[in-house]
Amino acid sequence: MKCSKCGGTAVINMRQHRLRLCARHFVEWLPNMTQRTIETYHMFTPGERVLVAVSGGKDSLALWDVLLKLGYQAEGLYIGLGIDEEIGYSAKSLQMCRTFIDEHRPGATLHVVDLAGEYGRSIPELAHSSRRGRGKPCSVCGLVKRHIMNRVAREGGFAAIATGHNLDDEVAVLMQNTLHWQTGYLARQAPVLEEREGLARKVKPFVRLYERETAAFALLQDIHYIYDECPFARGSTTNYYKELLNQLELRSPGAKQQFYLHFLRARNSGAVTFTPEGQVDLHPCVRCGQPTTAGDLCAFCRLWE
Ligand code: Q46
Ligand code: ZN
Ligand code: ZN
Repeated sequence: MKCSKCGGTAVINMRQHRLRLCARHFVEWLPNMTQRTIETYHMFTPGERVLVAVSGGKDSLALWDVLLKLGYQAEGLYIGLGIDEEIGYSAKSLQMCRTFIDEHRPGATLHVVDLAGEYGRSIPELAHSSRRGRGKPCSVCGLVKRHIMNRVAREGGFAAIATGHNLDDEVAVLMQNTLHWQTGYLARQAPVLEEREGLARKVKPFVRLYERETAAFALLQDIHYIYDECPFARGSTTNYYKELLNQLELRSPGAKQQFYLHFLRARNSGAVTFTPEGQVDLHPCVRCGQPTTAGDLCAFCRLWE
């Protein structure tokens, strides 16, 4: 297999782009692709500060690396969720973020928020104690992460929060939302969620990249990351949809990319319209000041009641 650019030995074949690249051309191509995505969707500019949510996994560390390489003012945010589950998941993942800085980006700024240290309870404890979390740590965890990311972004004056979601993640969510005709979610699923009333802008610069591409990039750049998945992700429906979509991709290369891009095109051109949840009344939570649609207290503050 030969590199489409130089004829050298290709290390990756991206059939959806009809492109095979050698290691040197691939590690050049991926940041360029990311840059194009940032510009196409008007994610942020070099003059703006970006907060990258890092988990110690390949996508978020590769994203932080690429944004710094591209010259963006990117700082990391690690949220210590206190998930141990006999594999020391959270401790290991923080260690990976620190190792990344030491090995690749000395001088990079990492903000660390330890949930149990700052708020008194870890995710497993919260999942146990709150009504919302019974048997569903991910539901509590998603809420907690959104709240803390937003808080740190607002307090630190960041223009946007960047997450490492790749195309596989987005397509799995799209499939899930489509199968259930979750029109409210379909109306909002996008590479950029604009800032509104106390909620920071959210962007996904890796949204055009397949997971195998971010993994190959991390490997070729010698980025060490945590291989273990969060123990609570095992057997999740998202993983199941990813497997199904990979089978589809094998039979029909480019299927994942087409599904996602055609969805965005159809919706953004108005060819199909989904009704958003309606005009929701957002008002500040009396305790933390973050916007909420509920009563006086936002869902995050209610968790600790
Ligand atoms: S970290 Fe949190 Fe994920 Fe673990 S508990 Fe679920 S949501 S699976 S991305
Ligand atoms: Zn080449
Ligand atoms: Zn609140």
